[in-house]
Amino acid sequence: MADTFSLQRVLETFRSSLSEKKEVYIKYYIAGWQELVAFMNSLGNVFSFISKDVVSKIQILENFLSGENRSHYVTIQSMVKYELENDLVDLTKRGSHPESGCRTLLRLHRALRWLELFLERLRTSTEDSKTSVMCSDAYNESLAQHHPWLIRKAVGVAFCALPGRDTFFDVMNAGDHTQVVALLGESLPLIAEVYQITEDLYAKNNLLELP
Ligand code: 1PX
Repeated sequence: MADTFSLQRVLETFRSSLSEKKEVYIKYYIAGWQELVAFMNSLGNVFSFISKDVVSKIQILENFLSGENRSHYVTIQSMVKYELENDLVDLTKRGSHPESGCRTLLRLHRALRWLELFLERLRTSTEDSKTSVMCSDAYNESLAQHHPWLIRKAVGVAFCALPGRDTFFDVMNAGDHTQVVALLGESLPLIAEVYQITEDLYAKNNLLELP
């Protein structure tokens, strides 16, 4: 991972995460999140409670990827199959498998929906649009439904500390505003596809409400 964030690299990692059979490689999926965490850290300390949580989830998945059962953790599809067949998932309440790959990835998956909604707002925004409003609208439509009141409040405070739209476009390191908008247009269908494949897989296996 390089020091400066680039939207292009996020796009590339999500592109690499899709196999020819439309399976999702966990390795690239979490690499995409690592890039996003680096971006969030560059925005300031107010976001550290958010990035800490993402980092710890990435770490849980990385441990599976390098652990003795790593051959089962190549794609999200193989992980779901392996963990379900071997009773490694707490399905209704937290018990002996509080940190399964399935429930950990579900948290990132829900956050990916937020990202998709936020980036789509950013892409179609105008000069006087506020990043804090775009962020919180996207949040309320997605992740907020899964967070308790206290987290929602803390997230609301963090949104107020977001830089304005111009700064946001600049730190994406993808050229001028027109180029950023074009790249977002290219990235969003990919992010949406990765999201939808995961969503369908989780829905088919009744995993969307894992505790
Ligand atoms: C190109 C620019 C894009 C900006 C990139 C920013 C990346 C943001 C990544 C946010 C990822 C949040 C993951 C949250 C996972 C989660 O829901 N965790 C909760 C549940 O976990 P548990 O293990 O307890 O079941 C956990 O309680 C979460 C705590 C922290 C709050 C998470 C708030 C997420 C807000 C998303 C908006 C981030 C705004 C960043 C602005 C750039």
